[in-house]
Amino acid sequence: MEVMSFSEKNITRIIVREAAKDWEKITDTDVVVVGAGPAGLTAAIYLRDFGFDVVVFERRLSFGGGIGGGGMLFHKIVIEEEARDIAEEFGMRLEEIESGLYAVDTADFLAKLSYSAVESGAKILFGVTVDDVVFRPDPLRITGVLIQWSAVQISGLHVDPLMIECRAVVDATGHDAEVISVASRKIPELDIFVHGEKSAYSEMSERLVVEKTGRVAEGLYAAGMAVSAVHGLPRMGPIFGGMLLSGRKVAEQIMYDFKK
Ligand code: 48F
Repeated sequence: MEVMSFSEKNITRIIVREAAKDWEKITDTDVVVVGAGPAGLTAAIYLRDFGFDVVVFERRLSFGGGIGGGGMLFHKIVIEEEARDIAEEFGMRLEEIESGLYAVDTADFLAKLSYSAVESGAKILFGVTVDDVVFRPDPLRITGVLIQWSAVQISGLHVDPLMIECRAVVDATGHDAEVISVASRKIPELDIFVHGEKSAYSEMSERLVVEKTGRVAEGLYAAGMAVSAVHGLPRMGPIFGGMLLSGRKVAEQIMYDFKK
């Protein structure tokens, strides 16, 4: 048997060199998706299908956002008929319980969606928080994001972030619509008002969250629960079809905008 020979420095060099290669490419990409929850991952998959280079920045060290918690930690999620094709395309195991309502295990949903996102070729980076946007006037538009290691942010150390350029930013950060909120606060001329979500009305919210998904400013898009926050829509709880449909719709909108 051949004896392997390497030292610790080889491990370090591989990590630093290979990561640096990726980071150099990432500085200028087609689409930045913020958040690796259900909406962000779905958006990334369809954007890749349409041929865009995609980077997903996720604050935590794991995929999935609100998926893993299911409903109050019960390990099931509900999907409605309208999103069945997307869930099946990703290989999820759905069980029809009532007409048009399907149950899926959180682990199945999470694993299949994450696998599909990785396989799509989207670059997914954990432990990175987007804390601001880059803009240009005339015409007023968003042209990138500012990023920081989540660990640095949590530490409270004063460290300047790095900047990434892109053609479109998708805010898929969930209930707080963090990216759009910061843009609306710091660039008032964008004229974006973040309403904050309303109390629950699941059926209406599942429909409206998809209907309102799309561009909020030139170069800036909302998907998933961020849409509810921006437009003041009701919450829907642990039914996830709207998140998948919203992710697909934002990708279609970007595709449409960039073909013009
Ligand atoms: O919260 P999250 O799952 O948002 P979503 O994709 O789906 C919402 C559902 O999970 C559920 C629901 C649907 O029925 O009500 O809540 O709209 O995923 C958002 C992800 O974004 C990350 C966060 O850690 C989470 O994984 N995130 C949030 N802010 C930032 C961020 C940020 N500034 N930078 C990077 N990642």
